Amino acid sequence: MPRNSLGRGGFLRAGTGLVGGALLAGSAPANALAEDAAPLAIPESNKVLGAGVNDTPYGMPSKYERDVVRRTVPFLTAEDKSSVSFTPLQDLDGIITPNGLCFVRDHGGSPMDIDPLTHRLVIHGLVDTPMEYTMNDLIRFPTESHVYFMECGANGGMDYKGAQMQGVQFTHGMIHCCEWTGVKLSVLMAEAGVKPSAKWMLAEGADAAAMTRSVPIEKALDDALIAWSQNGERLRPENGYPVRLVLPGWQANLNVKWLRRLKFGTDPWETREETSKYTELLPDGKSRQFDWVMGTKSVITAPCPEKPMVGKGFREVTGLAWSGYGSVTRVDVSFDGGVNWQRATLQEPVLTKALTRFRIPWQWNGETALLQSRAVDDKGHVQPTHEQLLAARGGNAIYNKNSIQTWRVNPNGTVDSVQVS
Ligand SMILES: Nc1nc2c(c(=O)[nH]1)N[C@H]1C(S)=C(S)[C@@H](COP(=O)(O)O)O[C@H]1N2
Ligand SMILES: [Mo]
Repeated sequence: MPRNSLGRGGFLRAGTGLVGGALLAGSAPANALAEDAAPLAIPESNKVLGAGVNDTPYGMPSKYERDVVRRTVPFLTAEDKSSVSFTPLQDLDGIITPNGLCFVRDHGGSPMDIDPLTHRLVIHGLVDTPMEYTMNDLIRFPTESHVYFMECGANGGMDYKGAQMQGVQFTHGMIHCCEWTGVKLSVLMAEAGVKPSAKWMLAEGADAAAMTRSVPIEKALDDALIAWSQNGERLRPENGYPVRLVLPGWQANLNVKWLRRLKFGTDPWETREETSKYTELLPDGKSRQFDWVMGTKSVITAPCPEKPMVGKGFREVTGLAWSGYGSVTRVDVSFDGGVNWQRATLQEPVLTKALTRFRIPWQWNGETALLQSRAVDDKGHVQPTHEQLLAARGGNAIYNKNSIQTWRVNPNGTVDSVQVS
């Protein structure tokens, strides 16, 4: 048995088994430490003083992480003021998306200069007392913090008709998961005295798009949050500073940023244009309107096209699962395109309407493999295959693509996005 082996247990030794595989007696792991090894020499960082604590009043990632950034797809939109950037899911661990890496979707650019001292949130329409809140008013209310995912309804839409995007950043990166802090909307609604006749709420943003969305009163009263913090600090300008609407588990487009107005009424009348835009025609001639809840979904984030295999043997397969209906109860992983399935381990915490991290060990034999993950939630929803989704939605669909993703691992270790039924 080699002494000082960093690869204790043989995890990193090509071809040996982690699960059920025995170490061959006397064979040193590839990364066993030699007596005269370079890592034993004193490194430069031991010899000189480092940076001062005040050099970076606001900390930044290591320069070696400079490629871990939001990215865009140039052909998607002609104008970056009305476009989307994608979260680098392939580079993230755990379930929280760092604020600087949260995808951004704007219809009229991100206003970068909304002064929290002059910004107002107005609540009016069918209420007893119309209200006008400053940010200082809002933060005096009892607050709550919750970890929720937020996914654009168009996430994955580019791949509806076939595997087009070669990377998990682009197939699944219109999603982030943050700890949001704010006041429950129901608290503000009680204060304004929303009338029983009110059935809908119009939410409007202070951006150039003046984006408005209609929200049914039930959701507003349920778990909607008026949030000013994201992962412990105030919202980033591009994610809605100083305040946004958070509708847990629902299409991100309803989560109005730079929120300035909530109007209560009897109909979603003011937003007819919006409702027709987000309506899809189904194969049976009916249409899907008001399709707000993001479906049960998962994806393997490593390996993936951006994170290829580095040789045969052990590789932990990991990914993310989520459901707009509640919490993820189970994720199964297939290595043969959905013929056989194995149950993955869910990493705590497993939270409602949040990303859930899953893991499963894998011994790769170096042959072509088709990796898939399939999520199940606590309401019994099972993530559909792509064939099932197409049968239900037809070929015109763009939104809410939650079908199973397939990564093909090639013998040379590269990984491609492919579609198998
Ligand atoms: N005011 C306003 N709110 C908005 C938008 C917008 O353009 N303006 N875009 C919506 C869409 S389509 C999405 S997907 C989410 C994206 O939120 P994020 O930029 O914080 O990721 O914001 C939603 N809220
Ligand atoms: Mo969106």
